[in-house]
Amino acid sequence: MNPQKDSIYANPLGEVDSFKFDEKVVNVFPDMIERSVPGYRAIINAIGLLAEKFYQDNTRCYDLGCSLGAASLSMHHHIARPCEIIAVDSSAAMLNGLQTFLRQSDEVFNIRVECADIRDIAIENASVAVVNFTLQFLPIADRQSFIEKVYQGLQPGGILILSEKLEYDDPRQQTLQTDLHHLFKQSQGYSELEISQKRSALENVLLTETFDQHRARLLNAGFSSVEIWFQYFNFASMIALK
Ligand code: GEK
Repeated sequence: MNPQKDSIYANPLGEVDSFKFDEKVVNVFPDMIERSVPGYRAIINAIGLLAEKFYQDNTRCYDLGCSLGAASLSMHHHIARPCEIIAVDSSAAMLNGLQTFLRQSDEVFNIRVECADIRDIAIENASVAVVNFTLQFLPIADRQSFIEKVYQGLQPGGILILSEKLEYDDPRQQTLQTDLHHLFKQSQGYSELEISQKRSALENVLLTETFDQHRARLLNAGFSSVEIWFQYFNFASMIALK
């Protein structure tokens, strides 16, 4: 797969369909996510560092909603000893992209790829769980039971790294952060049309919550400590400790 420049929303579309992680998106995904999610690269690098610190021998790392496996690859490169990384995504197109990359690489990866809905899989014997910009795509009603399953699947001392686009209770802050993200996308070369058509495509697909809502859910599930370790405008990454 040759990563291409994202121009999916560059031309006027009469009707903007709901966003889907299909083949068209897969081909441009690395470019799309880097130019759309402020701090994405820094978060991916830090996931590797956190995995290195929290990985316990003979346990597993889970990358839930792995897309093309950027977080799995970062964990693989930082945990410089045998480990089992399970990369899960429900998009067959994404996983084809990841599998093609793994097959074509000269390196041997201990990444097991699973095409499944993260709500349906078993999570067992984990020391590191990564949910990097994926929870936001689950219906809100399904989030508590999913987070509880992650908590139950973690070993004592385990970590969940949860990254999300955030929403704000204060309308002024909500407007400001939305505008700042808009400016970020402009600075990355996206046009007004691209930004607005993408926003329409994500409506009712990407459902944001406040940090307080995430924190309350994580504590409710049993995590003993929840903090934001990184934030760039309305994109944040949290660590939840078991
Ligand atoms: C990264 N973590 O590069 N079950 C499994 N996968 C799902 C589900 C579900 N129910 N819903 C959505 N997905 C990655 C980036 S992208 C974020 C994650 C973004 C998958 C979906 O197919 C897509 O691959 C991923 O979650 C979200 O670190 O595009 O904004």
